[in-house]
Amino acid sequence: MTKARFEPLSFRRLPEDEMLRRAEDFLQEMRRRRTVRDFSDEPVPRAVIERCILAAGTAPNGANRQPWKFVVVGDPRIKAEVRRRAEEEERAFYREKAPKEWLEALEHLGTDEHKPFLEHAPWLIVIFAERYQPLRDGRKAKNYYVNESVGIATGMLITALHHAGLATLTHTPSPMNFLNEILERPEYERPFLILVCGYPASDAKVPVIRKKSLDEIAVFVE
Ligand code: IYR
Repeated sequence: MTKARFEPLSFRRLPEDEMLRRAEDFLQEMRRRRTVRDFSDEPVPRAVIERCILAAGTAPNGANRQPWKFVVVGDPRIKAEVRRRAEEEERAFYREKAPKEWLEALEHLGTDEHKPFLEHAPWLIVIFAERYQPLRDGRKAKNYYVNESVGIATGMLITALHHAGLATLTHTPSPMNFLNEILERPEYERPFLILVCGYPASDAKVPVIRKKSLDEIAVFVE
């Protein structure tokens, strides 16, 4: 048993008017975030990605096990291999596996089996969820709330990258186990999603979509 240790919280209390201004500014900044599918091949400094991953690593998570691994791929040969394998899975999805209802739900986004962004974008951040932690004596330490934890960290990563001036795309070819093979990750790391990251192409277009209003997404019980 390890005894709990405590330290003073470093918390900045803000005046109400400043809180509201910051919340509003942040909303406007977040409204500019869009999922991008046309990327420029312009390089993005690794240092920016590193800071954003560290920000994601501050996410709240089960028992502070931090059950995530961010595998950042910049090597063009590995990116090409990821594209090849992902397009194989996506071809099967779009042509055979996907139920009609799912394809109809995707129609307005204009997605298909072609994933050139997996090669064009400078970085693919492949996020893995650690099912458990292997101990030195061969036993396995259980992780808790793995999906919730990795989902929160991923959201924070997307936010950090957007805030730093980059565009992202969440890509989830299914199944994704080929990523363990290509990236030589152990079996206890489960691919969670691929975050494609870079600058948008200068002529990038995004689908016309609407975000739900506050009334549609929130209920206040006061
Ligand atoms: N993984 C596929 C299909 C896809 C599924 C959902 I749900 C999306 O919001 C978008 C795409 C693809 O990447 O094309």
